[in-house]
Amino acid sequence: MKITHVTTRVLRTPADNPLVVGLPAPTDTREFVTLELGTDQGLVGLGLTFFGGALTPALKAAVDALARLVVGDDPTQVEAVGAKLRRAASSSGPGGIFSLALSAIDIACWDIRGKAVGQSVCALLGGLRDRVPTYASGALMRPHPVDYLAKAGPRLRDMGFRQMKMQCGSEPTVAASVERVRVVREAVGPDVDLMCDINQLWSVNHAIGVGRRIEPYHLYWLEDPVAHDDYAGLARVADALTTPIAAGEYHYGIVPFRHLLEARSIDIVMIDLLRVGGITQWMKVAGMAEAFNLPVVSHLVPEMHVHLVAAIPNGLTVEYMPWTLRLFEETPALEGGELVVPRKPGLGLAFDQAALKRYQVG
Ligand code: SMN
Ligand code: MG
Repeated sequence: MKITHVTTRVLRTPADNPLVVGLPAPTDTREFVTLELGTDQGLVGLGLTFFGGALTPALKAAVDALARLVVGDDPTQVEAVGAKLRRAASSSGPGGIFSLALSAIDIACWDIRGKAVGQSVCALLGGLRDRVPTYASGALMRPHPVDYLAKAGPRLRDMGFRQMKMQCGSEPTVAASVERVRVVREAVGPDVDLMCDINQLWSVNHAIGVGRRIEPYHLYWLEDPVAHDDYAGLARVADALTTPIAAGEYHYGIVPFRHLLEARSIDIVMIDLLRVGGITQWMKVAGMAEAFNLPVVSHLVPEMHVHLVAAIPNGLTVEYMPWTLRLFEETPALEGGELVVPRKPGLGLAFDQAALKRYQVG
């Protein structure tokens, strides 16, 4: 089989979150780059990437340029495709736009692989389970006041979520941070798995200080308490607290995960499909984590990550951040706090033509 054509688009959607209720609609937007890789057998693979911000046109250009280099190549040979693109891109990787663009292509190649043999990507990768736990994300965010969180948390539970993540970290005092976690824990009750994301806002000492004071609220994990590349600092936080520390979403490529794991920086390995370099690289990090007896969780794009977390023995939960769901005709069903893995070939996704029309830029 050969790749014969490439279509990329920039889509701009409102920066909303359908899990958020009772707040004014946001005025800002998010941009995504979509990829369709066509083949001489009539199969089309879908890919997606983002995080370009103001550089989204450059990200689209990078996806276009790299994808055109593999026209004529076999999309099922994902390592050959990756090797060619790494060579061609010279030293512009592994971080930043190169990895984000490579991911879109690798994802599309896996979609084609699944479609070619009539199996889901999950089945191709090992097919351990047909459903996985998922947690509500993006609804209990840092700008939202604590009384909003106290109302929104129980609503997420009523929607069927058994796990949910809040953000914290920009409060003016330690007491306010502790109070924020206490209020949400009391609002959602003891049976909900509650995570808290700090997005690197704290110093190591602050993280240990606040972390000790929120231990009575039994967080399922504390995420990115300090700078993502402070491997030793994260290890000090992880060592000081009984709350599991999760991190990994900010890292590009696979090598930084070796450092996180060797330094015992984290208890839960979060892998971002787009920054790590696609499905091929995501699976390598999951294997590394397994060798360290650590669970893996996903970051964003739940409709793709469901295949990966379900396929591996150490998959813990899928982040249900619903940013990209509206781009597809159909997305994995949510049932009883779990996501059902699509059985259709490949990723089981098709771009919604009306959404492409509505959100396409240029
Ligand atoms: C996050 C990161 C980037 C974009 C949105 C949300 C957050 C998460 O860190 O873990 O979801
Ligand atoms: Mg995070």
